[in-house]
Amino acid sequence: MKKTTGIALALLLAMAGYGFGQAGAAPDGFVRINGGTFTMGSPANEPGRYDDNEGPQHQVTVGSFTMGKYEVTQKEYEEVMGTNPSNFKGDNLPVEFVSWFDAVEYCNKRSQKEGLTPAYTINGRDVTWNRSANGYRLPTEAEWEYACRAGTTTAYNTGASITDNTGWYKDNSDEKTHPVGQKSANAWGLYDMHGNVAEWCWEWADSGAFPVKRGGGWRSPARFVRSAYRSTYTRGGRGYDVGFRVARNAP
Ligand SMILES: [Ca+2]
Repeated sequence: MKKTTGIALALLLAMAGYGFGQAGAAPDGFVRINGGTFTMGSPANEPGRYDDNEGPQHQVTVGSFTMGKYEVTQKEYEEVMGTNPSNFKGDNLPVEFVSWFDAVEYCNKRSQKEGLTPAYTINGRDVTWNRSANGYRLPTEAEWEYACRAGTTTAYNTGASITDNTGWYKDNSDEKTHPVGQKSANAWGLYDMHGNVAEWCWEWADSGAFPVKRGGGWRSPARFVRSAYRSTYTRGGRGYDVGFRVARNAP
């Protein structure tokens, strides 16, 4: 009887995880993002819109995936890589001063450490993604924006105008990173999608010349932490306001 109850409860929990809203069953520190279709990019009349590279808006369908609730912290990075390159030091601060290549290497090493199949084949600076692998990886730009918006269509996932609670940016950061998860989560349970550190995505823009980062960071003006804002960095470049968060294919 007791055993049956336990199984029923587990089933109920599993069903709840998949049945209610976007966020569901996922490992600790992760949120399951159920796939769907959304409007990617910003409308031409969005205040603060930076560049035509945010549009034209288009419909994008993304599959289900899991994503870190937080930016990768320095503690998490050091446990896997054995080093901490960050400028601002603190276990629970987001790791920064990591290049796109550092980020994909972290993903693979963490996958290996946890017995998962690495998502990337890395030969120097030639990186290919095995899309069926279950290991850690960077989100695609579409996944990132879909997750950031969490169903919103406004400039920020907190509304049309930035507020102190939207995230850490130029006007409230005191010119430094902050421990992850201090501001409110978005509707799907993700923290710091706006600001703190900008986050590497899988894609390279400008005909594959430069890696893309999203969300802006602690020194970005409000317009550069908008959901649709896209920016790039030099090949192999590192910045005190650039980190990443990891994703995985949904089980
Ligand atoms: Ca961020």
